Amino acid sequence: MKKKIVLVIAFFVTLIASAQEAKQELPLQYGATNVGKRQDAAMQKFRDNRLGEFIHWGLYAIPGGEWNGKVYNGAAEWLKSWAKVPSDEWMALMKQWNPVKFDARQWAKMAKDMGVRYVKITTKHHEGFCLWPSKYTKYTVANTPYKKDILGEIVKAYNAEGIDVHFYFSVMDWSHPDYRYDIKSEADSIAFRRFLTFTDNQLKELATRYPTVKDFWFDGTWDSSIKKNGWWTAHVEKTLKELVPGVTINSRLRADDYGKRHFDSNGRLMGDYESGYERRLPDPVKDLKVTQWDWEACMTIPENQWGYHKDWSLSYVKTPLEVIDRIVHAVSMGGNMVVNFGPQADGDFRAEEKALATSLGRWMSQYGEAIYGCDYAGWAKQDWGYYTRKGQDVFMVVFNRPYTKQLLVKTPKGTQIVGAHLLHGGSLQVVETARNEYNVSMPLVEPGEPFVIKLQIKEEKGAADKYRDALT
Ligand code: H76
Repeated sequence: MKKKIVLVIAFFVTLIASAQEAKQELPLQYGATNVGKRQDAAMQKFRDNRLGEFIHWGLYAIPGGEWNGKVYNGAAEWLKSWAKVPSDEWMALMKQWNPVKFDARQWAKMAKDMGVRYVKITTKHHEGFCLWPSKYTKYTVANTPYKKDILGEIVKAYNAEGIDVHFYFSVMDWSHPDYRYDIKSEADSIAFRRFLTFTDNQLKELATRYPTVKDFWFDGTWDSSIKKNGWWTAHVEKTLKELVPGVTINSRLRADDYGKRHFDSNGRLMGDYESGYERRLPDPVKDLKVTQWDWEACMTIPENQWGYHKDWSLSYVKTPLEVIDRIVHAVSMGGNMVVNFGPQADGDFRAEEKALATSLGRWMSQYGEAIYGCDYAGWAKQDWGYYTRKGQDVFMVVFNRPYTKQLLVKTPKGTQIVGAHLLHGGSLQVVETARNEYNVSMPLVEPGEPFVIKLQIKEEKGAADKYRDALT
Protein backbone atom coordinates (compact mmCIF):
# COMPACT_ATOMS: atom_id res chain seq x y z
CA MET A 1 0.00 0.00 0.00
CA LYS A 2 2.73 2.42 1.09
CA LYS A 3 4.71 1.50 -1.99
CA LYS A 4 1.75 2.36 -4.15
CA ILE A 5 1.36 5.79 -2.56
CA VAL A 6 5.06 6.50 -3.02
CA LEU A 7 4.77 5.54 -6.66
CA VAL A 8 1.76 7.78 -7.19
CA ILE A 9 3.57 10.71 -5.54
CA ALA A 10 6.69 10.08 -7.61
CA PHE A 11 4.54 10.06 -10.73
CA PHE A 12 3.03 13.45 -9.96
CA VAL A 13 6.39 14.97 -8.99
CA THR A 14 7.80 13.94 -12.39
CA LEU A 15 4.72 15.28 -14.12
CA ILE A 16 5.01 18.69 -12.46
CA ALA A 17 8.76 18.84 -13.09
CA SER A 18 8.35 18.12 -16.79
CA ALA A 19 5.55 20.67 -17.08
CA GLN A 20 7.84 23.29 -15.56
CA GLU A 21 10.59 22.31 -17.91
CA ALA A 22 8.22 22.78 -20.88
CA LYS A 23 7.54 26.31 -19.69
CA GLN A 24 11.23 27.18 -19.75
CA GLU A 25 12.46 29.46 -22.51
CA LEU A 26 14.67 28.00 -25.17
CA PRO A 27 17.73 30.17 -25.62
CA LEU A 28 17.60 31.48 -29.20
CA GLN A 29 20.11 33.43 -31.23
CA TYR A 30 17.78 34.07 -34.14
CA GLY A 31 14.38 34.31 -32.48
CA ALA A 32 12.01 37.27 -32.13
CA THR A 33 13.62 40.68 -31.72
CA ASN A 34 10.60 42.71 -30.58
CA VAL A 35 8.90 42.44 -27.22
CA GLY A 36 5.19 42.90 -27.91
CA LYS A 37 3.90 45.29 -30.58
CA ARG A 38 6.36 47.89 -31.87
CA GLN A 39 5.24 51.30 -30.62
CA ASP A 40 7.39 53.69 -32.70
CA ALA A 41 5.96 56.22 -35.18
CA ALA A 42 6.82 54.18 -38.30
CA MET A 43 4.99 51.13 -36.95
CA GLN A 44 2.07 53.30 -35.88
CA LYS A 45 1.89 54.67 -39.44
CA PHE A 46 1.97 51.13 -40.87
CA ARG A 47 -0.92 50.21 -38.57
CA ASP A 48 -2.95 53.40 -39.12
CA ASN A 49 -2.80 52.99 -42.91
CA ARG A 50 -4.98 49.87 -42.60
CA LEU A 51 -5.82 49.55 -46.31
CA GLY A 52 -3.24 48.71 -48.96
CA GLU A 53 -3.05 47.83 -52.63
CA PHE A 54 -1.03 44.79 -53.70
CA ILE A 55 0.41 44.82 -57.21
CA HIS A 56 1.71 41.67 -58.89
CA TRP A 57 3.44 42.61 -62.09
CA GLY A 58 6.05 40.65 -63.97
CA LEU A 59 6.67 38.63 -67.12
CA TYR A 60 3.73 36.36 -66.21
CA ALA A 61 1.41 39.20 -67.27
CA ILE A 62 2.39 38.51 -70.89
CA PRO A 63 1.12 34.91 -71.24
CA GLY A 64 -1.69 35.65 -68.72
CA GLY A 65 -2.11 32.00 -67.73
CA GLU A 66 -1.83 30.48 -71.22
CA TRP A 67 1.14 28.50 -72.56
CA ASN A 68 1.28 26.82 -75.97
CA GLY A 69 -2.45 27.11 -76.43
CA LYS A 70 -3.34 25.66 -73.06
CA VAL A 71 -4.97 27.79 -70.36
CA TYR A 72 -3.94 26.85 -66.82
CA ASN A 73 -6.33 27.62 -64.00
CA GLY A 74 -3.59 27.84 -61.36
CA ALA A 75 -2.20 31.21 -60.27
CA ALA A 76 -0.94 33.04 -63.36
CA GLU A 77 2.34 34.09 -61.72
CA TRP A 78 3.16 30.39 -61.27
CA LEU A 79 2.57 29.51 -64.95
CA LYS A 80 6.26 28.78 -65.52
CA SER A 81 5.91 26.03 -62.95
CA TRP A 82 2.48 24.68 -64.07
CA ALA A 83 3.54 24.45 -67.74
CA LYS A 84 7.11 23.35 -66.85
CA VAL A 85 8.64 26.09 -68.99
CA PRO A 86 12.46 26.02 -69.00
CA SER A 87 14.06 29.18 -67.59
CA ASP A 88 15.63 30.41 -70.84
CA GLU A 89 12.30 30.06 -72.64
CA TRP A 90 10.50 31.90 -69.86
CA MET A 91 13.06 34.69 -69.74
CA ALA A 92 12.72 35.14 -73.50
CA LEU A 93 9.42 36.84 -72.58
CA MET A 94 11.61 39.81 -71.68
CA LYS A 95 11.80 40.59 -75.40
CA GLN A 96 8.06 41.28 -75.26
CA TRP A 97 8.14 43.47 -72.13
CA ASN A 98 6.95 46.78 -73.50
CA PRO A 99 4.10 48.20 -71.38
CA VAL A 100 3.38 51.23 -73.54
CA LYS A 101 0.28 52.16 -71.54
CA PHE A 102 2.13 52.14 -68.20
CA ASP A 103 1.72 55.49 -66.48
CA ALA A 104 2.91 55.46 -62.87
CA ARG A 105 1.09 58.70 -62.10
CA GLN A 106 -2.18 57.22 -63.31
CA TRP A 107 -1.61 54.11 -61.19
CA ALA A 108 -0.92 56.27 -58.17
CA LYS A 109 -4.02 58.35 -58.82
CA MET A 110 -6.19 55.24 -59.07
CA ALA A 111 -4.72 54.05 -55.76
CA LYS A 112 -5.35 57.39 -54.10
CA ASP A 113 -8.95 57.52 -55.36
CA MET A 114 -9.60 54.01 -54.12
CA GLY A 115 -8.53 55.05 -50.63
CA VAL A 116 -5.45 52.90 -50.12
CA ARG A 117 -2.73 54.37 -47.94
CA TYR A 118 0.05 52.09 -49.16
CA VAL A 119 1.05 49.89 -52.06
CA LYS A 120 2.93 46.60 -51.97
CA ILE A 121 4.68 46.08 -55.29
CA THR A 122 6.42 42.94 -56.52
CA THR A 123 10.02 44.06 -57.03
CA LYS A 124 10.82 40.46 -57.98
CA HIS A 125 8.49 37.46 -57.95
CA HIS A 126 9.53 33.78 -58.01
CA GLU A 127 10.35 33.97 -61.73
CA GLY A 128 13.34 36.24 -60.96
CA PHE A 129 12.52 39.15 -63.30
CA CYS A 130 13.33 42.48 -61.59
CA LEU A 131 11.19 45.60 -62.00
CA TRP A 132 14.31 47.65 -61.25
CA PRO A 133 17.64 47.66 -63.13
CA SER A 134 19.52 45.40 -60.71
CA LYS A 135 23.28 45.18 -61.17
CA TYR A 136 23.30 41.60 -59.99
CA THR A 137 21.32 39.84 -62.73
CA LYS A 138 20.59 40.28 -66.40
CA TYR A 139 16.91 39.54 -65.86
CA THR A 140 15.71 43.09 -65.33
CA VAL A 141 13.59 45.79 -66.95
CA ALA A 142 16.78 47.44 -68.21
CA ASN A 143 17.24 44.60 -70.70
CA THR A 144 13.77 44.82 -72.25
CA PRO A 145 12.48 46.97 -75.13
CA TYR A 146 10.87 49.23 -72.50
CA LYS A 147 14.19 49.77 -70.65
CA LYS A 148 12.80 52.14 -67.98
CA ASP A 149 13.03 51.63 -64.23
CA ILE A 150 9.41 50.72 -63.49
CA LEU A 151 9.98 50.48 -59.75
CA GLY A 152 11.61 53.91 -59.59
CA GLU A 153 8.65 55.47 -61.39
CA ILE A 154 6.19 53.75 -59.07
CA VAL A 155 8.02 54.88 -55.94
CA LYS A 156 8.11 58.46 -57.18
CA ALA A 157 4.51 58.65 -58.35
CA TYR A 158 2.96 56.97 -55.30
CA ASN A 159 5.06 59.00 -52.88
CA ALA A 160 3.93 62.15 -54.69
CA GLU A 161 0.34 61.12 -53.85
CA GLY A 162 1.31 60.58 -50.22
CA ILE A 163 1.09 56.80 -50.51
CA ASP A 164 3.66 54.62 -48.72
CA VAL A 165 5.53 52.11 -50.87
CA HIS A 166 6.23 48.61 -49.58
CA PHE A 167 8.46 46.16 -51.43
CA TYR A 168 7.35 42.58 -52.05
CA PHE A 169 10.45 40.42 -52.57
CA SER A 170 10.56 36.71 -53.31
CA VAL A 171 13.64 35.03 -51.87
CA MET A 172 12.97 31.88 -53.91
CA ASP A 173 14.28 32.74 -57.38
CA TRP A 174 13.64 30.29 -60.24
CA SER A 175 16.08 32.12 -62.50
CA HIS A 176 19.17 31.71 -60.35
CA PRO A 177 21.35 28.62 -60.80
CA ASP A 178 22.49 28.71 -57.16
CA TYR A 179 19.01 28.58 -55.63
CA ARG A 180 18.43 25.36 -53.69
CA TYR A 181 15.17 23.96 -52.31
CA ASP A 182 17.12 21.96 -49.75
CA ILE A 183 20.72 21.56 -48.66
CA LYS A 184 21.70 17.94 -49.15
CA SER A 185 25.43 18.17 -49.81
CA GLU A 186 28.48 20.34 -49.34
CA ALA A 187 28.06 21.50 -52.95
CA ASP A 188 24.47 22.62 -52.22
CA SER A 189 25.65 24.49 -49.19
CA ILE A 190 28.35 26.35 -51.16
CA ALA A 191 25.97 27.22 -53.99
CA PHE A 192 23.28 28.39 -51.59
CA ARG A 193 25.78 30.60 -49.74
CA ARG A 194 26.48 32.31 -53.08
CA PHE A 195 22.74 32.68 -53.60
CA LEU A 196 22.32 34.31 -50.19
CA THR A 197 25.09 36.80 -51.00
CA PHE A 198 23.35 37.59 -54.30
CA THR A 199 20.10 38.16 -52.39
CA ASP A 200 21.87 40.36 -49.81
CA ASN A 201 23.22 42.45 -52.67
CA GLN A 202 19.83 42.86 -54.27
CA LEU A 203 18.21 43.85 -50.98
CA LYS A 204 20.92 46.40 -50.20
CA GLU A 205 20.50 47.72 -53.72
CA LEU A 206 16.75 48.16 -53.22
CA ALA A 207 17.16 49.80 -49.81
CA THR A 208 19.73 52.29 -51.05
CA ARG A 209 18.29 53.08 -54.49
CA TYR A 210 14.80 53.68 -53.03
CA PRO A 211 15.35 55.05 -49.51
CA THR A 212 11.68 56.06 -49.03
CA VAL A 213 10.66 52.37 -48.96
CA LYS A 214 8.65 51.74 -45.81
CA ASP A 215 8.41 47.97 -45.67
CA PHE A 216 9.85 44.75 -47.05
CA TRP A 217 7.37 41.91 -47.47
CA PHE A 218 9.17 38.64 -48.07
CA ASP A 219 7.71 35.66 -49.85
CA GLY A 220 9.08 32.34 -51.14
CA THR A 221 10.77 31.62 -47.81
CA TRP A 222 9.21 28.26 -47.00
CA ASP A 223 11.83 25.91 -48.44
CA SER A 224 14.06 23.70 -46.27
CA SER A 225 17.15 25.51 -47.54
CA ILE A 226 15.95 28.70 -45.86
CA LYS A 227 14.64 26.96 -42.76
CA LYS A 228 18.12 25.50 -42.30
CA ASN A 229 19.59 29.01 -42.51
CA GLY A 230 17.47 30.86 -39.95
CA TRP A 231 20.55 32.95 -39.09
CA TRP A 232 20.32 34.52 -42.55
CA THR A 233 16.72 35.65 -42.10
CA ALA A 234 17.68 37.33 -38.81
CA HIS A 235 20.64 38.92 -40.57
CA VAL A 236 18.39 40.31 -43.34
CA GLU A 237 15.98 41.79 -40.80
CA LYS A 238 18.87 43.44 -38.95
CA THR A 239 20.62 44.73 -42.08
CA LEU A 240 17.48 46.28 -43.56
CA LYS A 241 16.58 47.92 -40.25
CA GLU A 242 20.05 49.48 -40.13
CA LEU A 243 19.82 50.68 -43.73
CA VAL A 244 16.25 52.02 -43.60
CA PRO A 245 15.27 53.62 -40.29
CA GLY A 246 11.78 52.61 -39.20
CA VAL A 247 11.35 49.97 -41.91
CA THR A 248 8.88 47.21 -41.14
CA ILE A 249 9.41 43.53 -42.00
CA ASN A 250 6.85 40.73 -42.27
CA SER A 251 7.01 37.54 -40.23
CA ARG A 252 7.15 35.37 -43.35
CA LEU A 253 10.83 36.20 -43.85
CA ARG A 254 11.83 34.64 -40.59
CA ALA A 255 12.99 31.29 -39.37
CA ASP A 256 14.71 30.77 -36.01
CA ASP A 257 17.65 28.58 -34.90
CA TYR A 258 15.45 25.49 -35.21
CA GLY A 259 13.83 26.38 -38.52
CA LYS A 260 10.59 27.42 -36.83
CA ARG A 261 8.85 30.06 -39.01
CA HIS A 262 6.71 33.17 -38.28
CA PHE A 263 6.63 32.47 -34.52
CA ASP A 264 9.87 31.39 -32.87
CA SER A 265 10.37 28.28 -30.75
CA ASN A 266 9.23 30.27 -27.70
CA GLY A 267 6.01 31.28 -29.45
CA ARG A 268 7.03 34.90 -30.08
CA LEU A 269 6.23 36.64 -33.36
CA MET A 270 9.32 37.26 -35.50
CA GLY A 271 9.49 40.33 -37.71
CA ASP A 272 7.11 43.19 -37.00
CA TYR A 273 3.77 41.77 -38.07
CA GLU A 274 2.25 38.42 -38.87
CA SER A 275 1.76 37.82 -42.60
CA GLY A 276 0.25 34.34 -42.61
CA TYR A 277 -3.30 35.49 -43.40
CA GLU A 278 -3.25 35.08 -47.16
CA ARG A 279 -6.62 34.62 -48.91
CA ARG A 280 -8.21 33.94 -45.53
CA LEU A 281 -9.06 35.82 -42.38
CA PRO A 282 -9.17 35.03 -38.71
CA ASP A 283 -12.50 33.80 -37.35
CA PRO A 284 -14.24 36.95 -36.07
CA VAL A 285 -15.33 35.31 -32.84
CA LYS A 286 -12.79 32.61 -32.04
CA ASP A 287 -9.46 33.99 -33.24
CA LEU A 288 -9.21 37.13 -31.12
CA LYS A 289 -5.69 36.09 -30.17
CA VAL A 290 -4.65 37.98 -33.31
CA THR A 291 -5.30 41.24 -31.47
CA GLN A 292 -2.16 40.53 -29.43
CA TRP A 293 0.17 41.26 -32.32
CA ASP A 294 0.19 43.36 -35.49
CA TRP A 295 -0.92 41.53 -38.62
CA GLU A 296 -1.71 42.14 -42.24
CA ALA A 297 -3.90 40.00 -44.47
CA CYS A 298 -3.85 40.00 -48.25
CA MET A 299 -6.46 38.84 -50.71
CA THR A 300 -7.02 38.24 -54.39
CA ILE A 301 -10.17 39.37 -56.22
CA PRO A 302 -10.71 36.03 -58.01
CA GLU A 303 -10.18 32.88 -55.96
CA ASN A 304 -6.40 32.72 -56.43
CA GLN A 305 -4.96 34.94 -59.16
CA TRP A 306 -2.30 37.46 -58.20
CA GLY A 307 -0.63 38.11 -61.54
CA TYR A 308 -2.74 38.95 -64.61
CA HIS A 309 -4.79 35.98 -65.84
CA LYS A 310 -6.72 36.40 -69.08
CA ASP A 311 -9.72 34.35 -67.99
CA TRP A 312 -11.38 35.33 -64.74
CA SER A 313 -14.41 33.18 -65.53
CA LEU A 314 -12.54 30.11 -64.27
CA SER A 315 -13.10 30.91 -60.61
CA TYR A 316 -15.39 32.92 -58.37
CA VAL A 317 -14.72 36.66 -58.50
CA LYS A 318 -15.48 38.64 -55.35
CA THR A 319 -17.93 41.51 -55.53
CA PRO A 320 -16.97 44.98 -54.26
CA LEU A 321 -19.20 44.35 -51.23
CA GLU A 322 -17.34 41.17 -50.38
CA VAL A 323 -14.05 43.03 -50.65
CA ILE A 324 -15.33 45.79 -48.34
CA ASP A 325 -16.53 43.13 -45.91
CA ARG A 326 -13.04 41.63 -45.70
CA ILE A 327 -11.43 45.03 -45.20
CA VAL A 328 -13.76 45.97 -42.35
CA HIS A 329 -13.47 42.50 -40.86
CA ALA A 330 -9.67 42.77 -40.78
CA VAL A 331 -9.70 46.20 -39.14
CA SER A 332 -12.31 45.04 -36.61
CA MET A 333 -9.75 42.48 -35.47
CA GLY A 334 -6.84 44.89 -35.38
CA GLY A 335 -5.31 44.00 -38.75
CA ASN A 336 -4.51 45.55 -42.12
CA MET A 337 -5.93 44.40 -45.46
CA VAL A 338 -4.19 44.48 -48.83
CA VAL A 339 -6.28 44.02 -51.98
CA ASN A 340 -4.43 42.62 -54.99
CA PHE A 341 -4.33 43.91 -58.55
CA GLY A 342 -2.60 42.19 -61.48
CA PRO A 343 -2.02 44.74 -64.24
CA GLN A 344 -2.03 43.69 -67.90
CA ALA A 345 1.18 43.37 -69.90
CA ASP A 346 0.45 46.68 -71.63
CA GLY A 347 0.48 48.54 -68.31
CA ASP A 348 -3.26 49.13 -68.05
CA PHE A 349 -5.62 47.56 -65.52
CA ARG A 350 -8.41 45.22 -66.63
CA ALA A 351 -11.92 46.67 -66.59
CA GLU A 352 -13.04 44.53 -63.61
CA GLU A 353 -10.23 45.91 -61.46
CA LYS A 354 -10.93 49.49 -62.47
CA ALA A 355 -14.61 49.02 -61.58
CA LEU A 356 -13.71 47.52 -58.21
CA ALA A 357 -11.32 50.39 -57.51
CA THR A 358 -14.11 52.87 -58.20
CA SER A 359 -16.62 51.13 -55.90
CA LEU A 360 -14.06 50.76 -53.17
CA GLY A 361 -13.04 54.40 -53.46
CA ARG A 362 -16.63 55.56 -53.22
CA TRP A 363 -17.19 53.60 -50.03
CA MET A 364 -13.85 54.52 -48.46
CA SER A 365 -14.31 58.23 -49.11
CA GLN A 366 -17.61 58.09 -47.25
CA TYR A 367 -16.77 55.71 -44.44
CA GLY A 368 -12.96 55.72 -44.19
CA GLU A 369 -13.26 57.31 -40.75
CA ALA A 370 -14.22 53.84 -39.47
CA ILE A 371 -11.13 52.26 -41.10
CA TYR A 372 -8.00 54.46 -40.98
CA GLY A 373 -6.30 54.49 -37.61
CA CYS A 374 -8.99 52.19 -36.22
CA ASP A 375 -8.51 49.08 -34.17
CA TYR A 376 -10.21 46.17 -32.42
CA ALA A 377 -12.92 47.57 -30.15
CA GLY A 378 -13.12 44.70 -27.68
CA TRP A 379 -16.94 44.55 -27.80
CA ALA A 380 -18.84 41.29 -28.35
CA LYS A 381 -19.44 40.75 -32.05
CA GLN A 382 -23.06 41.04 -33.23
CA ASP A 383 -24.75 39.61 -36.31
CA TRP A 384 -25.28 42.95 -38.06
CA GLY A 385 -21.56 43.46 -38.76
CA TYR A 386 -18.37 44.70 -37.14
CA TYR A 387 -17.12 47.22 -34.60
CA THR A 388 -14.00 49.31 -35.04
CA ARG A 389 -12.61 51.83 -32.61
CA LYS A 390 -10.40 54.89 -32.62
CA GLY A 391 -9.79 56.46 -29.22
CA GLN A 392 -13.19 57.25 -27.72
CA ASP A 393 -15.04 56.71 -31.00
CA VAL A 394 -16.70 53.33 -31.52
CA PHE A 395 -18.00 52.62 -35.02
CA MET A 396 -20.63 50.10 -36.02
CA VAL A 397 -20.20 49.00 -39.63
CA VAL A 398 -23.58 47.50 -40.53
CA PHE A 399 -23.70 44.87 -43.28
CA ASN A 400 -26.82 42.95 -42.27
CA ARG A 401 -30.02 44.86 -41.56
CA PRO A 402 -32.28 43.16 -39.02
CA TYR A 403 -36.02 42.90 -39.71
CA THR A 404 -36.61 44.19 -36.17
CA LYS A 405 -35.04 47.48 -37.25
CA GLN A 406 -33.08 47.41 -33.99
CA LEU A 407 -29.33 46.92 -33.88
CA LEU A 408 -28.32 45.08 -30.74
CA VAL A 409 -25.25 46.44 -28.96
CA LYS A 410 -23.72 44.79 -25.91
CA THR A 411 -21.17 46.93 -24.15
CA PRO A 412 -18.40 45.88 -21.80
CA LYS A 413 -18.95 46.40 -18.06
CA GLY A 414 -18.82 50.08 -17.13
CA THR A 415 -19.41 51.30 -20.68
CA GLN A 416 -22.59 53.21 -21.45
CA ILE A 417 -23.88 54.43 -24.77
CA VAL A 418 -24.98 58.04 -24.54
CA GLY A 419 -25.59 58.79 -28.20
CA ALA A 420 -25.49 57.45 -31.74
CA HIS A 421 -25.59 58.97 -35.17
CA LEU A 422 -25.29 57.85 -38.74
CA LEU A 423 -21.95 58.90 -40.16
CA HIS A 424 -22.76 61.93 -42.32
CA GLY A 425 -26.36 61.74 -41.08
CA GLY A 426 -28.68 62.42 -38.20
CA SER A 427 -28.75 61.10 -34.67
CA LEU A 428 -30.40 57.77 -33.87
CA GLN A 429 -32.53 56.56 -31.00
CA VAL A 430 -30.76 54.45 -28.41
CA VAL A 431 -32.74 52.46 -25.86
CA GLU A 432 -31.17 50.64 -22.96
CA THR A 433 -32.88 47.24 -22.80
CA ALA A 434 -30.92 45.37 -20.15
CA ARG A 435 -27.65 45.58 -18.27
CA ASN A 436 -25.04 46.62 -20.86
CA GLU A 437 -27.50 46.01 -23.68
CA TYR A 438 -28.94 48.56 -26.05
CA ASN A 439 -31.11 48.81 -29.14
CA VAL A 440 -29.85 51.32 -31.64
CA SER A 441 -32.60 52.12 -34.12
CA MET A 442 -31.93 51.50 -37.80
CA PRO A 443 -31.44 54.69 -39.75
CA LEU A 444 -33.33 55.26 -42.99
CA VAL A 445 -30.65 54.48 -45.52
CA GLU A 446 -30.90 53.33 -49.09
CA PRO A 447 -30.54 49.57 -49.37
CA GLY A 448 -27.31 48.40 -50.94
CA GLU A 449 -24.17 49.41 -49.16
CA PRO A 450 -22.99 48.88 -45.62
CA PHE A 451 -23.21 52.04 -43.54
CA VAL A 452 -21.53 53.31 -40.41
CA ILE A 453 -22.94 54.44 -37.06
CA LYS A 454 -20.74 56.37 -34.67
CA LEU A 455 -21.42 55.89 -30.98
CA GLN A 456 -20.84 58.29 -28.13
CA ILE A 457 -19.78 56.38 -25.07
CA LYS A 458 -19.18 56.98 -21.39
CA GLU A 459 -16.80 54.70 -19.54
CA GLU A 460 -17.01 54.61 -15.77
CA LYS A 461 -15.90 51.96 -13.42
CA GLY A 462 -18.15 50.91 -10.55
CA ALA A 463 -21.34 52.58 -11.82
CA ALA A 464 -24.55 51.70 -9.93
CA ASP A 465 -26.32 48.60 -11.25
CA LYS A 466 -30.12 48.75 -11.46
CA TYR A 467 -30.51 45.30 -13.00
CA ARG A 468 -31.10 41.99 -11.26
CA ASP A 469 -30.11 38.59 -12.60
CA ALA A 470 -32.80 35.93 -12.73
CA LEU A 471 -32.82 33.34 -9.98
CA THR A 472 -32.52 29.98 -11.68
C1 H76 B 1 2.31 30.95 -53.08
C2 H76 B 1 2.45 32.13 -53.30
C3 H76 B 1 2.61 33.52 -53.58
N1 H76 B 1 2.26 34.38 -52.45
C4 H76 B 1 1.27 35.33 -52.89
C5 H76 B 1 1.34 36.63 -52.14
C6 H76 B 1 1.52 35.42 -54.36
O1 H76 B 1 2.67 36.15 -54.64
C7 H76 B 1 1.68 33.96 -54.67
O2 H76 B 1 2.23 33.74 -55.95
